[in-house]
Amino acid sequence: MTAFDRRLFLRTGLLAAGGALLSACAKNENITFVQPAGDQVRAAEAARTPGTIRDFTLTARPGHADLGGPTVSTWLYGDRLPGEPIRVKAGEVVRAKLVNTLPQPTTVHWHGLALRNDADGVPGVTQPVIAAGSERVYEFTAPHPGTYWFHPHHGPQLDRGLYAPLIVEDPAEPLTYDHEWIVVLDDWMDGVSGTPDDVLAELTSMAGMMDGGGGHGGHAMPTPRPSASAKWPYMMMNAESDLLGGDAGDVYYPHFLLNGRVPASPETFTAKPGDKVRIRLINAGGDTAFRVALGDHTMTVTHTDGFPVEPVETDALLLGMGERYDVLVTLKDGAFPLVALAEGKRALARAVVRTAPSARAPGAEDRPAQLEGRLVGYDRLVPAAAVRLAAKNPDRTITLRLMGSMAKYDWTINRKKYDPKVIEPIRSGERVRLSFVNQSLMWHPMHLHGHTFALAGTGVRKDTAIVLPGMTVNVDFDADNPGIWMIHCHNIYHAEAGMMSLLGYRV
Ligand SMILES: [Cu+2]
Repeated sequence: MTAFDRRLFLRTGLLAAGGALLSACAKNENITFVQPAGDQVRAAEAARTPGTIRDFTLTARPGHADLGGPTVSTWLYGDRLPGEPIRVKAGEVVRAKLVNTLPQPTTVHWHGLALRNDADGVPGVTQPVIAAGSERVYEFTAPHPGTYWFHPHHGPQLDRGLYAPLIVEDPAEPLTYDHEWIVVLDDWMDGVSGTPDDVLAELTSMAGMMDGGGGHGGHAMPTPRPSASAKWPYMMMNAESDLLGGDAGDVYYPHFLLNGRVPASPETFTAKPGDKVRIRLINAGGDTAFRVALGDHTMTVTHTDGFPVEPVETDALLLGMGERYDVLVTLKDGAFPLVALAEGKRALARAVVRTAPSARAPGAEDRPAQLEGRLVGYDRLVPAAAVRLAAKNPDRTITLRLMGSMAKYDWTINRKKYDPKVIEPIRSGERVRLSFVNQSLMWHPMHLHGHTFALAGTGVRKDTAIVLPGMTVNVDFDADNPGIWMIHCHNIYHAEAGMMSLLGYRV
């Protein structure tokens, strides 16, 4: 070994022993990143040629929501659940004033949009928090048509009633349909058994206090239920799903909602037999995947996460938190259950689709056979030609190992809890590959802000992708939206425990 080799050996050995944080900090010290309100961000926004400005006011406020029986005390946008949809045309500018009358600070994140970085709503990164009693105006061009939604990016606030659809219409809409229905799915505990802050406190206090062994798996109890221990009232036990590769969720929810309604008093959508309907499905849940089907019907999938796919028929769809699907359905004659099964949690949310006034209403527990039928997953989707990324080898690959366990509630990326000062550098113009390597025993719906990536292999465009336990999902995107962007698990409790990280464009 030469002196040089020995020095190299010692240095690399030290680096390995010294931990990743040190090297990450060192890496960041010498790098200048595009600032969220910087020149490059303004130039990227100007290049979107902002169109007509549409004004909206969102008042985040404590209030009551009638879930169709139970009335709960919660936090809402305005006075309804879900919040009033924002609807604009592609190319128009959303100018939304957020008035914060909550007792906590808040922000708004516009999920899925390739928007200007300083409107992205990540506190301490793209903006300061909006303090209780103050307000802020978000102004950004909505560049791509599709089904999006918005929610706070502060603590576990999205697991309250603070969520609403954001629909960007296509001025040259290629689909034809008679009706458009928005279906927002949610798991609900706020104001029933406590608040999301209570849930997060319980889960994150579990570190080292559980009986080990990875938490849920291996217990012999037959039915998902809250923890038997009064000490852990919010924890979910035995939520198992083959579709999700095992453990389906951490949190026990007393209700599952479709458009803010419990199954006992569902929303009814009405139409005529033979009508064609576009249904925009949004999973706004905190810790629940939903399997969706419409009784006696097949659905034609046309979009996922706002972006078009080659139309494909399916009986059922699985939506992780943050995911969206658009489907077209030609309605039969009768009354049909539109059911969203809380995957692995053996409870459901539902609506009724009625085309015959006198048809017998489906029962509250009706589970259409389609739930167990064909389920189109990512491997069966093909991107529409217009949104396919050009073939290109990645210029850079960033590996994100998804780690942690239910027992310790120590969810991280690359074993590092979220630190807003640690930013992974990329360069404008690069084709970037994110390699999500799930080294945990639980599934994670991974979301990238400000970009719509392409799943490697199929090229399907998405902004949120389920990564099953033990599996690797590679996604590629073109670095064409400068700023500092978050990547995180859309399980809000995993994210808050630490499963978030940042990418930054170098100047
Ligand atoms: Cu997760």
